[in-house]
Amino acid sequence: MKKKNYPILPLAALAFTAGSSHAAVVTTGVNAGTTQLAYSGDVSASDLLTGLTATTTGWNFTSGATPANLNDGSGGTSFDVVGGAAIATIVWTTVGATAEYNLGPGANGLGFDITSIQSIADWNGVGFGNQGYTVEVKPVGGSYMTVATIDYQPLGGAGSTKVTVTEDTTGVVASGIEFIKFTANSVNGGANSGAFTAREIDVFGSDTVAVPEPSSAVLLGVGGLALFGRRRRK
Ligand SMILES: [Ca+2]
Ligand SMILES: [Ca+2]
Repeated sequence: MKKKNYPILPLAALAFTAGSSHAAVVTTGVNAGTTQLAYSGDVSASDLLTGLTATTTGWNFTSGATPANLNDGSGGTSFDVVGGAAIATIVWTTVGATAEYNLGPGANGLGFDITSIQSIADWNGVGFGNQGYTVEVKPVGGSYMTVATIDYQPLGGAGSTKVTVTEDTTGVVASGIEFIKFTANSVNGGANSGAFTAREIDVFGSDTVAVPEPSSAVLLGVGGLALFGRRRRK
């Protein structure tokens, strides 16, 4: 009779371990052959970056390209336009170019839970539609940390790519976030030693909500284990 509670506490401890050890940020890429603007319909005009103005460094502004097109809610137009006017609807990276967005403190002063990030790139040739960039986030009152490094390069010529960053356990890529920063990396077939042409980066999420301190649950578990240990020794 004195052993009837034995299995319960070890099972609870296992649950804690599993929940914390398997969480992972997942990067998924898709491409659409040679079709420009294949993912234009997926661009969001209501994500967390909508209406924000980025702090930027290093972008290529030739022919009207601008990093403001990263979050203008539009996929832009095809390059099959006389005179190449479509360049003004794209974002033209340089290797090392940065765009930093201040999301603000959110409705609860706790920042934002980021649930997914989506980036779309394309061009009519030479692999400019490949994608390579790093995502960093800064929590309210915290420091920048890298959450994902994108290296999706399926194209050897014209085409479109879409990359999605998610999290496979909690569904939250990062919590309590106030700033998010993107840094362009080099891609194969890119212009000027590795630049590519992006159409949009969407960041999805919601205001971070305060939750009961997990430490109280952990303390309960530790106390229970201590009690279990003492009982076992008797
Ligand atoms: Ca855009
Ligand atoms: Ca957008």
